[in-house]
Amino acid sequence: MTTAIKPGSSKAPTRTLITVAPTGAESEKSAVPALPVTLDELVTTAKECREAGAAVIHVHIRDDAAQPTLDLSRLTDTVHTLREATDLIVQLSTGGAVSDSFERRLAVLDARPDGCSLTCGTVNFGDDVFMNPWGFMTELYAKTQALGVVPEFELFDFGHIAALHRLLAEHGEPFGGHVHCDLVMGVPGGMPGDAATLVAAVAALPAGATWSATGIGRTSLPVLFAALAAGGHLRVGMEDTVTFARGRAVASNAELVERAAAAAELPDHG
Ligand code: KMH
Ligand code: ZN
Repeated sequence: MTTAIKPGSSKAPTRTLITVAPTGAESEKSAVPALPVTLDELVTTAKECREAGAAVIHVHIRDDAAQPTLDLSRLTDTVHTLREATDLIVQLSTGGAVSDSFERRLAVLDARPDGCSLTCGTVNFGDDVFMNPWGFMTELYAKTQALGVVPEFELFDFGHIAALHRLLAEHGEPFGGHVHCDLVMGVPGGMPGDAATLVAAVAALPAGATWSATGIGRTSLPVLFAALAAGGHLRVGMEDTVTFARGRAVASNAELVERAAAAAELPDHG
């Protein structure tokens, strides 16, 4: 993959694509005050993360009560505002929260983002279930193809990789012609976030696919280093971890991006 850092960046280009997932749907603002939940907070975060080396932003939004929402006009406004404020690639979550309906998750694409997440199967998600049955996956995939939205295939478990192979075989290539995946590791109920699992998952991906990886919670750093060692890209952010180091909360998404960018650049100094 060519550099994802666009011309004009104040950061030196690296070959590692960094996606920031700043908010998610799971953490409460009251418990995590640094979580960006308003549009202003999201834009500030996006600018800081861009400066720190991110190229893609994976977006979940919140309502006025800081609760997860898939409100279409808010999503559309968010896409436009992020595009005006930064040159980040804007990827909307179609996963939403575990309580969101398939109908609302499909409608996310009507906000016309650059890209979207597309999870390739159902997975236990802590005490909940994140539902992605085959019929929903295929309907969402067809809509990305029809509207010209680039899907990122989110893979929480090995069965999801098998479903991705089937999706591509039966429904053709994604918009843009290139398969890009994100291994989401360490979710309670999904694949573990460790190096051996990452290597096995990467080996099972479709030929020619590019991939990033993210580790949830305390698997964040093991997955980050394993991904770099295996030649992959990175996703970081407060959607996935709210702890920077033992006993120290994340102060901002930008510090997670800064750490990821610094780690990604280390091989150039070797
Ligand atoms: N919030 C999770 C239930 C995605 O963004 O597509 C689903 C999720 C995946 O975060
Ligand atoms: Zn997400």
